[in-house]
Amino acid sequence: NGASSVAPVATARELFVVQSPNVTYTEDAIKSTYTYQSTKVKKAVGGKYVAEPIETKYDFKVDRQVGKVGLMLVGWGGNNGSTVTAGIIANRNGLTWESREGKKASNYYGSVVMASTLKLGNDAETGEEIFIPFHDVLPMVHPNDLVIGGWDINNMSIADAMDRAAVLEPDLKRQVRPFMEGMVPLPSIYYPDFIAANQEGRANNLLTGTKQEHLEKIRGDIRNFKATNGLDKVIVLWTANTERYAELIPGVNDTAENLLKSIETSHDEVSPSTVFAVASILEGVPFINGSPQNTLVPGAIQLAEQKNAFIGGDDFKSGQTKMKSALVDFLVNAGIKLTSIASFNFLGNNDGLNLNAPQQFRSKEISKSNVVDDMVAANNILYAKDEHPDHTVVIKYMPAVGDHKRAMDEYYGEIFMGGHQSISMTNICEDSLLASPLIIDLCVLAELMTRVSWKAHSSNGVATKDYKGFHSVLSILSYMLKAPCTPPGTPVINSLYKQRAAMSNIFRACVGLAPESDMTLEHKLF
Ligand code: NAI
Ligand code: DG6
Repeated sequence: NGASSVAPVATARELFVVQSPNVTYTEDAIKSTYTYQSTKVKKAVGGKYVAEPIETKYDFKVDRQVGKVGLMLVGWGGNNGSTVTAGIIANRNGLTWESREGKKASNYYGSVVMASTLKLGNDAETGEEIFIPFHDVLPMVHPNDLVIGGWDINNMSIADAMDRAAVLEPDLKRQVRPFMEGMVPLPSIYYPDFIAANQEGRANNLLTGTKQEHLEKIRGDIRNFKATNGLDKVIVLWTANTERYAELIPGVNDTAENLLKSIETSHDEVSPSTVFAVASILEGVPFINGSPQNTLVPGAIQLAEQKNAFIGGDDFKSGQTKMKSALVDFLVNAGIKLTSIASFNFLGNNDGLNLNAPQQFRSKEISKSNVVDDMVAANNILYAKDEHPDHTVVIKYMPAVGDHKRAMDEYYGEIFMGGHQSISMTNICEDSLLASPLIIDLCVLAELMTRVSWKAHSSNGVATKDYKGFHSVLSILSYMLKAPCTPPGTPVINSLYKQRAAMSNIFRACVGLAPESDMTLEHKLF
């Protein structure tokens, strides 16, 4: 089993064309030539900076044929897995349902791709701003067309898992249940040492054998899912329990070769999530890690580079951390010296139960804590080298509140002339209803990136003759992720504003449009 009912495949619509000598449309592709402007800075004698504008010309190509796409979730029977499945089925069928507040209708709120817009430009006659759905900037798969499947260590059908999650309204659950009763997760990999001991009772749908056999079985599952459903592409996404960190050991998981050898010998420090990542890489399908642990060990990253496969991670950025990556950007860029952040979380779902264990909590603490580092380091007026605000993250399991997570934050900082400012906020909502749209965005954008390629014109950039894909580590997905994984040796950007601008401006470049600079000179110079 492990597959959903087959969805109809719609052809991606295109809402606009670009009229420019730098852009051509063929039946199969959109091609653009784009001049990337950046600034090179050198320090001259005497300590003065010399800034030099640099231009690099790139060709971008986006394949227009989206094809039929499958999404395989690891942890399909969890709160996120069952909620995103029900949400897609509800949208696909245009469902409405009764709630105590009246009639509700399916939507994709919370998805950047499906529910946000970007500015295309200004109306030629009136000068008014013209916005288009983010989904229409390039040809993208529609989430309604995704075929969903996956694995879970628990054998419950996804319909029953949806009841267990206690997230959705009864009238909605009643309507989606018939579509979900036949969805049963494939057996999965369980190494008890990696998730909390309190999860043991769920583990009744397990693969037996060695780690090498697990790798081969998961690879076979991906191939089978693709063939059975007539798919052109599959995306694998980990939304299973948070694991403990795997120890990084030279000779074990430091290189691609060593990691493959460690799987062959069933080494203890290879986690289930890393086996899924390696299986996906070897099958050439994108793998995204939605949890905080270090699934993408150096050997896995190297393997992805060698195989030109795409990977992304780590940890969905849904509520508290999303606010943090917006608010800290605002405070530090407003010249306010943030001196402490205290973040408390209370939640009563299975994620909260698992995070009650110290090693699993530690993985989450790391991903929730690193999110301000680059913004603080960028302001050497407020912060001395290596100076950081105090930052505490607390997570407590509170069964009664279920999926309605309480996130409470206090931001404390110094303002003008020795004054202080405290900002307190509380964020209460169903955690899985924030995470599910992120799963959709990660899947849609990862698929898109499999169809985008580039080559450089000049030797200013890396001059290339043939088109090639972006780097294997898809840092373009950072907006949706708490601890963005970036190509080795490249900076991590946590500012939410910058992460969104990077996504939309790269997509604009692919159709030969300038970045959205927000200078609006047309409204200032006349
Ligand atoms: P959950 O506990 O409801 O679901 C996890 C599922 O994974 C369970 O059904 C469990 O049986 C299964 N599982 C555990 N190990 C597995 C394995 N090796 N193979 C296959 N299945 C396995 O958790 P939930 O709320 O769905 O969250 C999932 C993950 O997403 C957690 O790591 C959580 O920390 C992370 N996350 C959740 C966010 C949210 O807002 N809900 C936001 C950010 C991250
Ligand atoms: C407690 O914080 C549980 C976690 O799984 C979070 O709910 C999840 O990571 C979302 O965190 P955030 O900071 O993005 O709201």
